[in-house]
Amino acid sequence: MQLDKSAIEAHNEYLIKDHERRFNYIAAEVQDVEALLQKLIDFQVAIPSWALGTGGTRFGRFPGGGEPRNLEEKIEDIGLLHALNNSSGAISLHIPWDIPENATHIKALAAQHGLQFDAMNSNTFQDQPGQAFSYKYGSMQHVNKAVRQQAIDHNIEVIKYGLDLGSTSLTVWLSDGSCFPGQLNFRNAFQNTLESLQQVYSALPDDWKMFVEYKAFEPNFYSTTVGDWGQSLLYASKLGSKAYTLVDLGHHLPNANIEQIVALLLMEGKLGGFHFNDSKYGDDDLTVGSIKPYQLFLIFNELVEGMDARGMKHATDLGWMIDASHNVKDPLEDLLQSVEAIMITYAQALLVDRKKLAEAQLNNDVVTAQEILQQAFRTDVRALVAAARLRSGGALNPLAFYRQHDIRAGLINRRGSKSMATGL
Ligand code: LRH
Ligand code: MN
Ligand code: MN
Repeated sequence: MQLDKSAIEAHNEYLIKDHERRFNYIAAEVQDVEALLQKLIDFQVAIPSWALGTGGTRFGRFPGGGEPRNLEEKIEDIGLLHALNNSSGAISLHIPWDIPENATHIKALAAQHGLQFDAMNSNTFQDQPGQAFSYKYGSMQHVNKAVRQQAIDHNIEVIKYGLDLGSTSLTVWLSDGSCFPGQLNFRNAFQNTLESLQQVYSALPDDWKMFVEYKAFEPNFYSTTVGDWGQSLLYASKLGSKAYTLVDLGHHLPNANIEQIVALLLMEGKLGGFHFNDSKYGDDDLTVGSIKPYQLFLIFNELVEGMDARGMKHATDLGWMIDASHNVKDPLEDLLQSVEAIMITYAQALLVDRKKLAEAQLNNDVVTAQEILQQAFRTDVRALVAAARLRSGGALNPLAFYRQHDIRAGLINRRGSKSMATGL
C-alpha cells in the first residue's frame, strides 16, 4: 500500500495554522534554525524487520491483526512509516527470520519506498530446522569446533545476503554464556569466540563494518560471553579497524551510566551504532523515550558533543537502529512514537549551549552546567521536528494521520486478522 500524497497534503493543510504558531515561537529561540532543520531532515533511523509484529513474551502473544506476512509486506509497512515521518528510511534485516530470496526484487521494492538496507543481523541463538548442530551450549564459544564453524558459516552467509542488498554492516549478537557457575571456562569461551569472530571478520568486505553487540544477561543468567561494553570493546579492538561496539539501550545492568559509556567509546573511535529502545528492568524493548527520556537526552548530548569533536557526520557515521518489541501496542504506532522520541531528543541535544557548558565545567560551576542541560531538555522542540517533516514531504502529525485514516483496519482487511509476522 502506497500512501496517497494528497491525503498527507490535506492533513497538513488542516494543521498548518496551529503548527506555524508553535513553530514561530520556538524558531525565534533557536540560533540557526535552518541548520538545525537540515540536521533533522538528514537523520534517519533504521526499523528492524522483526518489530513489525507483536512480539509477545514467553507467556503469550496477542497479535492485533494485519501483521506483515512476508518481507515484502514488512518493507511496505516501513515504507508507510517513512512516508509519514520521513525519518525511517532504512530497514535492518534478521537472518533467517527474513531471508531476501530474490535480492534484486527486494532491493527494488525497498528503493520504491525510499528505503536502504542498514545492518544485517545474524542469528546463532536459535536452532533452525535441518541445522546440523545445536546452539544449546553456545555458538561461537562452543567447546566443539564444528558448532563454531557452523556459526561462522552462518555469519558469512548473512554478509552475502547483505552484499546483494547494498548493506554495509553486520551486527553480531551472541547469546553465548552460561547458566551456572562451573559450566564454562571463561578464558576458553572468550578465546573461542574471538577466533570465530576473526573468521567472520576476515570475510568482511573492505567497506563494511562489524558491530559487536553486548548484553548483560538473558538467555544465559550466570555469565554472558559478550556481557558488557568492556568485553565488546576488547573483541572489537582485537578484531581490527572495521569492528565496533554496538550499544543496545536495554542491555545494561540497572543504573549503568550509558552516556558515559557512549562518550568513552566515541573517544576511542569504537562506537559503531545503536539499538534504541527503553527499559525499566532489563531487555524490555519498550518504546524509545517511554521510561527514561532524560537518560536518552544525556546520551544524545554525549553523541552530539563527541561526534562534533571527532568531525563525524551525525546522520551517517554511526548506525542508528531501533530494536523494539510490542506486546500491547499496534507495532506501527509504537514505531512512530519511537522515531518521534529519537528526533525530539536529537533536536534537544542540538540546542545545548556547548560553549557555556564548557565554561561552566572549567569553572566547576555545577549548578550552571546542570541548568544548561536541563534548559535544552525542557524545551518543547516538537514543532521543530514537525517542521523538518513538513519540509521533506511528511505528515505534521503521523500518529494522528495513521489513526484518522484507520490504516490498521486497511491492513487487517488485506492481510487478515490472524496474520503473524516472523521474528521474536
Ligand atoms: C538481543 C537483541 C539482539 C537481537 C535482537 C532480536 O536481545 O537485542 O539485537 O538481534 O535482540
Ligand atoms: Mn539489540
Ligand atoms: Mn535485546
